[in-house]
Amino acid sequence: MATSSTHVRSGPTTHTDPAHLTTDDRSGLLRDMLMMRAVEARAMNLYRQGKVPGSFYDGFGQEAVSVGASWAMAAADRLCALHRDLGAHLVRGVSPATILSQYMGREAGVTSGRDGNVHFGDRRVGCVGMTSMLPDMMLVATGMAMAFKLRGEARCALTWFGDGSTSRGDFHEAMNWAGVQRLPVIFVLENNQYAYSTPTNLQYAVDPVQRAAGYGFRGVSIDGNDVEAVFEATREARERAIDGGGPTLIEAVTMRMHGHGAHDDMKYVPKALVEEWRKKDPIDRQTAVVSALGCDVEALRAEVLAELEQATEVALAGPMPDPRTATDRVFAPRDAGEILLEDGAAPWSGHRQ
Ligand SMILES: Cc1ncc(C[n+]2csc(CCOP(=O)(O)OP(=O)(O)O)c2C)c(N)n1
Repeated sequence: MATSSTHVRSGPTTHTDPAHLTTDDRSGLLRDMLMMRAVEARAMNLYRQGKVPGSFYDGFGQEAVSVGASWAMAAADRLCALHRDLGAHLVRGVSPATILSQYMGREAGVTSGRDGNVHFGDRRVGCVGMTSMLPDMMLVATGMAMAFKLRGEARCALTWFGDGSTSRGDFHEAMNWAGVQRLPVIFVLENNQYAYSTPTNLQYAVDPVQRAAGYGFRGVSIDGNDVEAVFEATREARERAIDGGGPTLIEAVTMRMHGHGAHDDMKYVPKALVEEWRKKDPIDRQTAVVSALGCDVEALRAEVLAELEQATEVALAGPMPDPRTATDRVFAPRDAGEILLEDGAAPWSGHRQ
């Protein structure tokens, strides 16, 4: 398979307005990406030791997409993260120990061992747990945005989805309704070149970002390995959404650097393509940015690794769920009333001010 047949583009260079990000924000973006990579690398080791049931799915090389977009969202906004978007959970305030517990099916995980390792969302931080049918979360995000509009609330919903999702009917239904109603929703297409083993040239004949125009709203294609570009595109999209300007489709162009899951050796991906993208690693790039600003990246890395070690110890020491409670908390109790989503963390200094 020739590299050129996969529609690989690195995306246009986006010039971030530095006025929106302080130096602390910029190193915070790097910290969250470092933590995402560290947690997923540790989880992969735990999977190989037989401690993570099922398979394991990671977002190695795609950290900028979930971290950059989440940073631009306010605490009252709602996020629907998918299987490569661990960064969203971290930015919203879910601890690495809770996430490792989730992966290992422990009681202290977000679903207390009730669901597969990446199908989770902590509603206490405004994250909606993903359903496995792709891309149904586009419809969920659109529905939440509809509620915000009907209630007159200045809030926004965001969901990520992959290039494979663009071939599904739900993609079109969500985009159509969001366009017709001019809803405050952001669709982040994480274009990582492959849907399992299907390359993008077998997925669509038209660049999917162009489809936004077909539904009457703005679509932009950005470099998905530039965390500040992802932040800036999302910040702009959110501002427009809150101002009543309707949805935005952001295509973040990136590359899936690992197999679809831990069980997949991705022999179907040309090695040269992976090597080409390794040079565009989002963490290396943000490391260069914050080092030039005088930040001590080695200290940051050490801090992240120390937190990860502690989190691993806590997660490994935690109990498995009691089998007698297996059917508890699977369905909401009838008398629970309205199940409210609470607000998450919004670390960007623009929201703190
Ligand atoms: C409707 C549906 N079909 C198939 C699957 C199984 N499946 C899970 S992830 C995946 C690949 C999706 O590719 P893409 O949307 O490009 O996201 P990526 O995994 O590359 O991030 C598939 C086929 C599913 N979850 N839902």
